[in-house]
Amino acid sequence: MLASAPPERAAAATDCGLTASANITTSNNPNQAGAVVAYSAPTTSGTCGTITCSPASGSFFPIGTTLVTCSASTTPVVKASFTIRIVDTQPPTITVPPNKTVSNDAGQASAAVTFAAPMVSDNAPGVTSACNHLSGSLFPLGTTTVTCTARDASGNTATASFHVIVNDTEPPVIERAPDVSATVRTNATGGIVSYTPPAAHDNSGANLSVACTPAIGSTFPVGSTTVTCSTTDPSGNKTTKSFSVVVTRDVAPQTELNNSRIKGRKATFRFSSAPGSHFECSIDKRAFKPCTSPARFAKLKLGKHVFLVRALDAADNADESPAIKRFRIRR
Ligand SMILES: [Ca+2]
Ligand SMILES: [Ca+2]
Repeated sequence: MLASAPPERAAAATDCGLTASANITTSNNPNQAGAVVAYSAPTTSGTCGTITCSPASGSFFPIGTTLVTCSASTTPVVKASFTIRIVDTQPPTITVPPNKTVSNDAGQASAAVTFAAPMVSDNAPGVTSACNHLSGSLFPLGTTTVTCTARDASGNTATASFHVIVNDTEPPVIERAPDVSATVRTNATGGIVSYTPPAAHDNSGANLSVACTPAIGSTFPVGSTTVTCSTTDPSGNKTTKSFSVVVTRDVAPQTELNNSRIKGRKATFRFSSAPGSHFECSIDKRAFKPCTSPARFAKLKLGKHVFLVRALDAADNADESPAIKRFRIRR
């Protein structure tokens, strides 16, 4: 009797067991878009023959995640994998243009200013930059800080700033100042003249005051006087403008005594002058008092009398040579 052969047990193709390294996360090498990473060989059990891993330990791994696969030289092949993740932790660099100083655009409280784009670099491609003001945009008078930010593909940022300085170099404008002709009452030094000071405006938009010399309400001599007005904008730009004040002595009205009538102890006087005049009368050297034509006097004493009448204009300029009438009341 033949002993039956023991059943052949299928030999296992391999008893190799591989346990790969744990996943690895690390930063980039300085100024590199990745890192050289050495990792441990997989641990083995059984017979695994030669083990090769790809990419090999000590390779350069790019930023991001790379799958490393280790294979035993068995049939069938036994494999084990893990990942190596390189994180870009290096921020980009940014260099902004130097501070820029310009004058305002004509008539404006601002200037359109262009500037070079910032220079950026990074250990990895994909860096972008942006500034909080655009080149070519309007910048107001004064100092504006432009801040630019570089951002790499991994979100690391760097910022740098520079100043745009817009100076107001435009002097203010004083509006046309018309000459003034004034006919006024005058004394020994002249007459008082008021005028409207000219308005001023400036590209800065500031409210400007205008100072004039001689000032409004000064006493101006008869003849022509130059009034000089000036104003200064907040940046110290000054403008002056002149006009003339011509003072003419106001001529008092002339008094006409048209008619005198003496009857008994009564006297009646009719007088006239330029339209708009009014009158003052004086009898027998007493003080002048307001009167109208006809002016009547009664109960005059016997003897000599003198009547004076003077016209005054609306400004109370009195005729310096009153009309006079000498008369006598007879018995
Ligand atoms: Ca970077
Ligand atoms: Ca100005």
